Amino acid sequence: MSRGACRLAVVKLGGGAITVKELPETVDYRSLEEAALQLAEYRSNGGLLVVVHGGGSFGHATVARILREKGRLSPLDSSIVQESMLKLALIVTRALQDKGLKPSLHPPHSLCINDDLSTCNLKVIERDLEEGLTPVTYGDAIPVGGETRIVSGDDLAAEIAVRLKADCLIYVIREPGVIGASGEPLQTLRDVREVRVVDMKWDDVTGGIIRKVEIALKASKTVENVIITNIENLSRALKGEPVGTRIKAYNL
Ligand code: IP8
Repeated sequence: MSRGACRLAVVKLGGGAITVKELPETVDYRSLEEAALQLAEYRSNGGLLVVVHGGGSFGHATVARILREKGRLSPLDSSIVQESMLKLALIVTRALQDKGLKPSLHPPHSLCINDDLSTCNLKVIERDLEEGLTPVTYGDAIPVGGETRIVSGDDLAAEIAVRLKADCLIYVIREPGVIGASGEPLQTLRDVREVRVVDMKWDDVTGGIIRKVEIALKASKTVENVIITNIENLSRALKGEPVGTRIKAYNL
């Protein structure tokens, strides 16, 4: 049964879904354009939208390379990670523009004082929504107290959805949903122990699917519809159709 279309959706485009993970700083344009098309269709039907994207072969690969070379991230290293993420962010906003959306880009290192996301100024995101724009932000590097901290777009998407009282928080990944013990995508997920962890063949510096599910479970305590699915199902998820994995923490 359909739950009705989203009113305000925060959509996190996973870096793994819009970049080619094995190739440094390479965009999967086919997937990105498909996602942009579905987001534009949702907006043209009157839904409000915030887009957050991940690091994929841009941010994650850059952080992993610096860690391999130097063993740690100094505050100065945030500059190079930020540059890599900005390159991807501009490609994402261009793809959204091309499909008719009016994206307004907000780098987290300018929105947030540090990696405590309660310090992020979300007033500018609300302002954009009121003005008819589509605010866009992403996972980023923030210099904090003598080091660089990596803020995941997964956390940021949840923070925005909770604080702006979104009714939908949709995490877009490569797979149709979260894979459970049977090897098939789960329809509903209530506990992180239901997730089957598959070997990561690429650099992920922010915790992969387990961390994503933990964040999604926490957000599901206040956000009504928390869904993890792929680009092919994005439009249907935004329409409220039962696709992907619905995340619903037990203690509701
Ligand atoms: O892919 C990570 O964001 P995520 C951002 O959303 C960087 O976890 C800079 C690696």
